[in-house]
Amino acid sequence: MNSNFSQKLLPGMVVEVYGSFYIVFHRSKYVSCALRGKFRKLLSETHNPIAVGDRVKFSYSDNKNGVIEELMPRRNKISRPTKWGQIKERIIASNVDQLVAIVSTKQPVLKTGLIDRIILVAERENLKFVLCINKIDLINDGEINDIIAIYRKLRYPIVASSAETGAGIDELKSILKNKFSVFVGQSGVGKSSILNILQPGLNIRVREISNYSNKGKHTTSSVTAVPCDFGGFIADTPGFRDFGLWGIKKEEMGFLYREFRRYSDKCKFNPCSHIHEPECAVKDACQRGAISELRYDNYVRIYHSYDELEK
Ligand SMILES: Nc1nc2c(ncn2[C@@H]2O[C@H](COP(=O)(O)OP(=O)(O)OP(=O)(O)O)[C@@H](O)[C@H]2O)c(=O)[nH]1
Ligand SMILES: [Mg+2]
Ligand SMILES: [Zn+2]
Repeated sequence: MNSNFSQKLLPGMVVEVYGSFYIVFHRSKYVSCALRGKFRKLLSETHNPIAVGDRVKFSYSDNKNGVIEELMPRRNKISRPTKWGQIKERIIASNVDQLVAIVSTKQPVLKTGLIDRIILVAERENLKFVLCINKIDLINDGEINDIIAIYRKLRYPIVASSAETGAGIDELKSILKNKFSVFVGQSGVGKSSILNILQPGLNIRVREISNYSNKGKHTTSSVTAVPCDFGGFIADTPGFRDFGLWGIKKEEMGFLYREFRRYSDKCKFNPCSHIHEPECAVKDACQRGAISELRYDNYVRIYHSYDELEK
């Protein structure tokens, strides 16, 4: 044992996982750490026992490398199954303050179903949810006003942005300041492009424009949290084709739709799925226009997607 490197335990935050190594951020320095063997027993349940955002205690083994010795309790985590139907959990990030769903107006086309899936995860984990609609340079003014109105009514913060023109970027910055935010969304919507503008100098690889049609190919391949000069951390993630609802039961969904809550105890049946039951206050509210039809339709679609899984 080199006497310069005492066994002193130091606190840090995991900002990247690559293979079996973990990059820990400690006092503005990056330390590449291995894991103590005791964490290996967690591998049977989770794909990665330590995730980006985890608070750990580590010790230096030389002046750049270290060993993670302890994992602090997690405030929350966002996960997804490694594949549909598989039981091993993949933790995307932990100790998250807010989940930022990034969608694009076009290329790829805006899918509100994905927004609603991400909201379910945010509500379930008690995370703030932020919607960022990017690539507004590709549409005419007002074209997405209907969608903005739906989510604004639910009191979720919304930013309309363009990594091309810089529109909305300052507004986004003020929402992200001093928080740990995780960017999620389909591949190609501009997550990395936005992060490159928010924190100049990162030079995160973004897709060549000409490669837009190259679907299924993700430009970002791992989750990385970057410290921002304006305060806080942002995690860039690879685009997920389906944002898995790890751990959310379909019976829970109705409680996680915040606009259902004030109606659901007036339903005739309890529990009520708000789909096929008669005298359902949620369905009535939707028919009256008090609940957005689009949100409700997505609810039904997501609910039935569980049946697909169970088949
Ligand atoms: N017109 C326009 N193009 C944009 C905008 N933001 C990003 N792009 C382009 O969209 C493409 C995809 O951007 P990325 O930042 O790589 O997307 P991503 O979400 O990080 O994708 P993955 O890493 O695959 O998940 C690139 O060619 C960007 O130049 C925007 O606001 N407007
Ligand atoms: Mg990317
Ligand atoms: Zn009901």
